[in-house]
Parts: sequence; C-alpha cells; structure tokens
Amino acid sequence: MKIVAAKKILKANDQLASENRAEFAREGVLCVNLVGSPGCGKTTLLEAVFAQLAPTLSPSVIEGDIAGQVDAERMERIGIPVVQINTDGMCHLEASMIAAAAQGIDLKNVDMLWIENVGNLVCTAGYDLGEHLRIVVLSTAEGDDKLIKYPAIFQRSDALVITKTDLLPYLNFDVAQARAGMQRLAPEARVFEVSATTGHGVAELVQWLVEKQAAARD
Ligand SMILES: Nc1nc2c(ncn2[C@@H]2O[C@H](COP(=O)(O)OP(=O)(O)O)[C@@H](O)[C@H]2O)c(=O)[nH]1
Ligand SMILES: [Mg+2]
Repeated sequence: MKIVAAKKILKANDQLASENRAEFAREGVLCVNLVGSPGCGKTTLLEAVFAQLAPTLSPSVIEGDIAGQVDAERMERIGIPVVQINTDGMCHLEASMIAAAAQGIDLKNVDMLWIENVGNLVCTAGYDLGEHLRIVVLSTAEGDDKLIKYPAIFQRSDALVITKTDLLPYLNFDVAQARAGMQRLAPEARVFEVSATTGHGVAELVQWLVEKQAAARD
C-alpha cells in the first residue's frame, strides 16, 4: 500500500509558493491573499478597494471558487483583469494553481495581484500561495468568537478586516473582543474596520495597501 504523507505535499506547495513570491517580487507586484468564510464580503471589499485605488495603480485578480464565475464577472464589470480558478470541490487554492493562473496575467502591467481564496476559514490557513500579504476578512454577522474557534487563519494573517460594520447596530458583535483576539493571535497584524457598502474605513485600508505596494517596488 502506498501512503502519501501530507507533510511532503505541503513542502512541495511551499516550494512552489516561494517561486511564485519571487516571481511577483521580480515584477514589482504586491500579491495579496484574501481569505474569509463564504459571504463574509471578500468580493464586495475588492470592489470598494478598487474604487478608491489611485488610477496609477493597476490591480488584477485571481478568483478561486469551487464552481462558477460570478465573482470573476463582477471584476470584469468594473474593468479589472481577472482569471477564474474552479477547484472542482477543493476547499482551498494551492500554489500550483496560482502559478498556472498567473500565466494568464500580464504581470509587467500589474501593481497588485489579488487572490480571492475559496470561502473557508479552515483549509485556506494551511496553504501558502506565494503572497506577500494575507488578509483575513471577518464580517460582523459571523460573530466575534470566530477568532477563538478558527485561530490558525487569524494567526497567519497580516491584517484582519472587520467588514459589514454598518450592521453593528443590529448585531452583538464586539469589536473590542475581536481586536483583543487578534492582538493575542497575531500581535503584529493590522486591524481595519470597514463597511464595503457605505465605504466607511476603506480609505485607511487602501492607504496601508499603497504603502505595502510601494515597499514591494523598492
Ligand atoms: N451590509 C453590508 N453587506 C455587505 C457588506 N459587504 C458585503 N455585503 C453583502 O454580503 C453578501 C456577500 O458578499 P460577497 O462580497 O459576495 O461575499 P464573499 O462570498 O466573501 O465574496 C452580499 O449580499 C453583499 O452585498 C458590507 O460591508 N455591509
Ligand atoms: Mg466572493
């Protein structure tokens, strides 16, 4: 019987991820891996961020979904170059998929490459894709206890974006509790409070991203 060790597969993924990261860096592209549960607001956040990005910065997107292309169509509608990956049942993206998708992107004319990962707080945590930044999105509707229940994804992120803050008056989400949880799990990470629908807090996130992009170019 042949037994394949998961550790070996992950090692191969890490190797490919490093190659992706090096390639993106060579091209001066900041790569961002956007993770969060289904419906937390990842695509709406992308739309809000792109609306506020200076026209001098060119973003491109890789959309990861189990099936369908609705998010890629949303990106096309706002004029963002996009490649859709369908994982056909797999709950996360892997570095090899990103390497393949990146071949369909003109990296020389891109400043920020966004990866919208498959909606999932568990599987996505274990796979480095070659990103420079990992941003985890948590919507107020999901509850502030998700940091306690799914620590790995928060631990391995460079920023937490608390979305749907416009809904706070109707929910019992405790922002201070979520901030304290992130401080415990990832003390270096930034925390942003955003409503993608009203635009509240988006400018602060965009400013941080622009700074990170400038650093990637140096
Ligand atoms: N009230 C409110 N709704 C939001 C916000 N962001 C996203 N939504 C809604 O949440 C739902 C899922 O959003 P979507 O961006 O598709 O989530 P994704 O699956 O994480 O990409 C949609 O109905 C959005 O309109 C927000 O900031 N406030
Ligand atoms: Mg989406």
